[in-house]
Amino acid sequence: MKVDVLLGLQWGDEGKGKIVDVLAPRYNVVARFQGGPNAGHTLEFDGIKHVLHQIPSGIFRNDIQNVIGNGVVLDPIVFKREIENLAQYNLDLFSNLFVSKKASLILPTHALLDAAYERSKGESKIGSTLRGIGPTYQDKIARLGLRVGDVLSPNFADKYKKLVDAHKVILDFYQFDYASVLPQSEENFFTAIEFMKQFTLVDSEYLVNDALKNSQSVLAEGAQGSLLDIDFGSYPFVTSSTTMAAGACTGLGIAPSQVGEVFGIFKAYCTRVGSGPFPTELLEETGEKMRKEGREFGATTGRPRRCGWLDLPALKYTAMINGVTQLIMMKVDVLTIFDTIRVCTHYRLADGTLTDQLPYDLCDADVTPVYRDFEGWQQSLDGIYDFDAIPSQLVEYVKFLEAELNLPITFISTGPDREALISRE
Ligand code: 2SA
Ligand code: MG
Repeated sequence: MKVDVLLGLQWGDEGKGKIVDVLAPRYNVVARFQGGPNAGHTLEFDGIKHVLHQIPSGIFRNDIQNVIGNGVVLDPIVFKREIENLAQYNLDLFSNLFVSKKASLILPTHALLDAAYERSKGESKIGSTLRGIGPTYQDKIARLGLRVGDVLSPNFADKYKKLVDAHKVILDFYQFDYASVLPQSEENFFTAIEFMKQFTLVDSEYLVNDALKNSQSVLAEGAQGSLLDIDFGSYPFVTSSTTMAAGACTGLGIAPSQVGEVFGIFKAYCTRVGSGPFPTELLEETGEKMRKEGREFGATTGRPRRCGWLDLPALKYTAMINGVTQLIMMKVDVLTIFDTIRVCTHYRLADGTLTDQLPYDLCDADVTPVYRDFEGWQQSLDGIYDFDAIPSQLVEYVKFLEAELNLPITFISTGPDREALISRE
């Protein structure tokens, strides 16, 4: 069996949570391979909305094993809160949730460092979710970090203190006051660590590879989006992990040859939270209308998301670096309100040339989007589950994107609910 990878092709919030939830019944294992509590995966069913941050989106199905892989940075306090929020659903969490011992631990000081670094950047801040993601990955790469497996060591408290002492030196350098908040956070942290120890802490690379050997299917669930990838995103306005398909290999311990389908999720338009370049951003009324209609507010921080038209050069790029095999288009219903729907097909560079490739540094590049306009459909998509029943204007939009990207769009989502989906498989 292979590992299928599901990931976002834009700046996050493409609707991955909903699709993992829809596809989950096909899999025996759902695994997160990167990111941490900066993610907010929203699932809606039975009229209830759920937001998951670190727990894989297969958790609502009791027959699925959910894995938090080694590539994840895990905040035990957020973990405890998430589990407590799930208590009401009668899930079998002790038997179907597994945490990699090699996942990195987010300490309370990591979040403070995040805030200190952001403050020091002033105007050029990244717009981090301030969940401690960057500093935790920094410690991992610097070979200083603590991992989930360390909580089982009798020396854990010493290891913790050593790292926190090092963090305090940096916080002092940035003149960041930690004394007033740290004692309470540390107390919560150690309570959460004890709580976490009740769960199955595993060498998840064995769990995943054994599952494959036993003909079980695995879905790797990406967080954030490809344009936030540490290498290929709009650096430095990115997150600190490998959000692309290759991250599933390093973040779970599977070989590239084990990767099967790569599902690339994109919204029928674009959004971004945080700072950084966004060529097709709509700053005026149209953007406001899109934000309102699409309910575009961060699922973790509640921040309003920046909105704009679909950016094909960016989408072609992320489809390429991920080796996407199938596209899934989300939130098409949001575009119903527009008479004209625009798609950026090229960028015009400062010297007048047209390109459909991303420049080296989107932050510095002077690019003007060149649009192609499509007639809107302006009719509700509610209750349509069949591609043959969708308005002809939407058919044209879909066919155009498929031809440009040279990939099939196999699902089209027409609303937040589990059921609001057109399948073309
Ligand atoms: P970080 O926190 O250091 O990883 O932030 C670095 C950049 O990555 C962006 N980022 C995100 N963008 C969209 N969605 C994310 N998750 C939450 C959600 C966001 C929220 O699903 O809604 O609730 O605000 C996410 N996580 C990180 C971030 O905005 C920075 O630009
Ligand atoms: Mg999200």
